[in-house]
Amino acid sequence: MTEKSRMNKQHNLNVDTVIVGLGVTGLSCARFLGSRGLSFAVTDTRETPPGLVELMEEFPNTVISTSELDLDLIMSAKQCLVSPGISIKTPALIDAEQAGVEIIGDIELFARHADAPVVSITGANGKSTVTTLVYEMAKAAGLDVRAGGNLGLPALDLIDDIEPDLYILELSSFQLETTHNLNSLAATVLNISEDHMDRYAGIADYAGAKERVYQGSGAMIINSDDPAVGRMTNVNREIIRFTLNEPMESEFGILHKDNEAWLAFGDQYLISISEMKIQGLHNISNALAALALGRAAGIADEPMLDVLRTWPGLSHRCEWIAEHNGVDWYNDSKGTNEGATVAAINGFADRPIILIAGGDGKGAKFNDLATAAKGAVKQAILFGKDAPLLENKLQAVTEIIRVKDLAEAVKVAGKIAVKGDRVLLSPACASLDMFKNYIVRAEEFIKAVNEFVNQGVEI
Ligand code: UMA
Ligand code: ADP
Repeated sequence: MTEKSRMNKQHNLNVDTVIVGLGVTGLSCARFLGSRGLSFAVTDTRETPPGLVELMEEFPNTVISTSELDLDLIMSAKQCLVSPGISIKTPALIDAEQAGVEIIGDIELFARHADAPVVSITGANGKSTVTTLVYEMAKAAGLDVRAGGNLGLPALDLIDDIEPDLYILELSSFQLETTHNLNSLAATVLNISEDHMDRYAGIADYAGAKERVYQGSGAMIINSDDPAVGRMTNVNREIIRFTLNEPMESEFGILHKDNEAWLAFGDQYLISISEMKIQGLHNISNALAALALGRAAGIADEPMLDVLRTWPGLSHRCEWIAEHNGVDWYNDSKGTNEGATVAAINGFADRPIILIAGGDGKGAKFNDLATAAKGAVKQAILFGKDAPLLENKLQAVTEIIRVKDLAEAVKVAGKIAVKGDRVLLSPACASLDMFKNYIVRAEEFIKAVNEFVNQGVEI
């Protein structure tokens, strides 16, 4: 072990907890333990993990071991706090668990320390949208509410001396794998479709991790339209269902009157879809999920409906960017998996789509994407690591052009597009093969679109 990779090795390895992974989560774990006077060490496979400078400044005497996971360090602990980016199937962690080391994550630590009720949201897609919607709804109802988790702000950073009225957590399958005692007041799996197949043995394995959000005894919010979620139902628990079809008694769903679709609870009309600010079928499903979660958390209808009237949605999700010569350009850079891009295509199917897609497919097969693209996507412009795989799946259903990067994709799309078309960046892939994250990908896209639109203005 080099001196660089094993900093502070001269110190005793006399710690209860080893933090495995030093990203946003690892740093939040360090701060949480440190603020309570608890000792810890840190290991990360990266040579210079992102939180290293802050950690060394704030906890100068901490043992930090980088460049590979330090098995000696892990074996010396009672407990490992594993970051979501590290699989618990990593051999060092399997060995440690077999040797009696407890393997948990930051959400488990949160569950053990937070006292206020928690609303928990997972699913393949729509997590951030629904988490933020429920947060806005609780705020509109006058509650002291805090939201975080996979959304960005780590869950442990939400805890301070004064407990809020309510926590809202967005949880990933990775976080749920290491969570055992989260007793949410209300929880949901919004939907299941293939994602992260590079970390799971298959979709059942992935769904099994998501299902862990229902641990405990709180209300289960169930999407009746998704059979994989329907199978998770536990009849001994309080259940609130939502569906895009007509609801049964005490369910959320859609009713029609005067040629308009309305969100409804049983036979009660709540709000017409045209009054809602967020649009698209997938967002109607998200709104119903948020209403069901809010109801289970005791939030009154009126503030929740007010939020649906005014909340514009999050950036980078099917977001309109520009119109030029009758062509509309959309940024759906957060479409990081197949299900999200399928939802975007289905939502835009009334006009021809030029689809810009590609990146790291994370092991997806893209069969559902090909089905959705058929008849809806007139041209696919592909880039990034899994462009060959996408071309292979899409060439039977649409025209393909391969490009080297996003800037070229925008230029090519601009040349091809004719009045009435929509150009849609919805990559169906993670961005990490070419960009820092999906936000940077979105920013590059928007910049390229604005350049194209401004150059091409006809005076
Ligand atoms: N990594 C290593 N070696 C290590 C530790 C991590 O190479 O020893 C890599 C991971 O493989 C990953 C990256 O570093 O590629 C980041 O992993 P991390 O565990 O350090 O991540 P954090 O910075 O702690 O951020 C995590 C979530 N990231 C992941 O799950 C990969 C963030 O979700 C989340 O906002 C944050 O905790 C706070 O809870 C991001 C995400 O992409 C947005 N999530 C996935 C998704 O939404 O699909 C699950
Ligand atoms: P997540 O946090 O699960 O990634 P987001 O709300 O950030 O979810 O949305 C991510 C992507 O999924 C966007 O492309 C968005 O348009 C799409 N999306 C949002 N809600 C749904 C849904 N219910 N079903 C399918 N796709 C969705």
